[in-house]
Amino acid sequence: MPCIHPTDRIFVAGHLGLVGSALHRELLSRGYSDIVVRRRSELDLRDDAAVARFYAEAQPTVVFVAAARVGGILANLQRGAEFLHDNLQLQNSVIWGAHQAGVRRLIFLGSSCIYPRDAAQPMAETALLTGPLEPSNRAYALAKIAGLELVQTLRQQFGHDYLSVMPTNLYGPGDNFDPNESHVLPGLIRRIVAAKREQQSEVVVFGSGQPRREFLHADDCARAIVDVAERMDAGTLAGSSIGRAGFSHINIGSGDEVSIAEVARCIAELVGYAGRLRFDPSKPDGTPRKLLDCTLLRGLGFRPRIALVDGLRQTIDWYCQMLDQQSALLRR
Ligand code: GFB
Repeated sequence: MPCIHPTDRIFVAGHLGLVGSALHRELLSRGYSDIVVRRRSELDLRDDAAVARFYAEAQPTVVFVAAARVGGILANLQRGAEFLHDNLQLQNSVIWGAHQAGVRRLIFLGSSCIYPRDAAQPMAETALLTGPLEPSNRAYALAKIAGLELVQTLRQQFGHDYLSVMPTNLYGPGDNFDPNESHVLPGLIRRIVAAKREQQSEVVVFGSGQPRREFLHADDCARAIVDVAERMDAGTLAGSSIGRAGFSHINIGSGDEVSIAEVARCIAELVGYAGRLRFDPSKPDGTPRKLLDCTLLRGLGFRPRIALVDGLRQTIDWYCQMLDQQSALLRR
């Protein structure tokens, strides 16, 4: 029996975010037509009473929790309190609310920063809670770990078919390009495109350029999440090596690992920017390396389709078109 049925009513929490929007598109493209979404202005997911009312009215049978307060390394460092508080509130409302409303199947999205800073690479699901976290995103990581534990204990205590997935660093069109909030790829694309257009002689890259990151396109991530949701129920997971070790989450990565210096050079090349890249060691490097072990996911047959260079080209094109449209509007 499939884990999601064509007749299921699916709630995608966070359908306007980078991964939530990709997930929404992926579900529609696979023929799921009964999909419920709510904008932030319609439903504050941190408000447990409002979420409970929503569940009672909309009666979803499957929930994807893709909503979260997220941001790059600087945003995490500057606003740890909000990252901890808002994510805990949101997770508690949406996951506990689903349990109380009798939602049959739930998939919660975490992040690869839940693993210890110095975990052995690639990081298997079993590396969770084996060492200290990276300080720059400890607040966010602890919130996500609490969400994972809530999903796991609901599964153990009540037998719910609830699982968590741990995506690596994601990117793609529709990402957040805000200079204070963004992750590395949109941050660098924004500054390198501006430097090219304004003929600046150099672009600052945060940190030493030495940290390594694994990047996955949001569309590939959405495919992986739906593959997991369709094919892996709590029972199958429990029978896997990860499940037997007492874990209920699955890594989602690409294996596409590069240093920040390499990816900055790649973006400069794609943009056609010939100026200097200046590394600024006064900015934090964060975790030295974050490569996921995706043996379990690969066992489901998942392979990423979008190579990093192609995904970057597509994201840069999307961003430049958006800039051009904005300036055309301003000229009117
Ligand atoms: O993407 P990023 O902010 O997230 O930074 P993390 C990755 C690396 O890129 C760090 C460097 O070493 C940054 O110093 N970097 C270079 C830049 N230039 C830039 C830039 O212009 N902007 C940004 N943002 N970084 C986040 C966590 O960690 O990863 C979150 O803080 C979340 O909690 C997310 O888990 C996936 O990979 O370091």
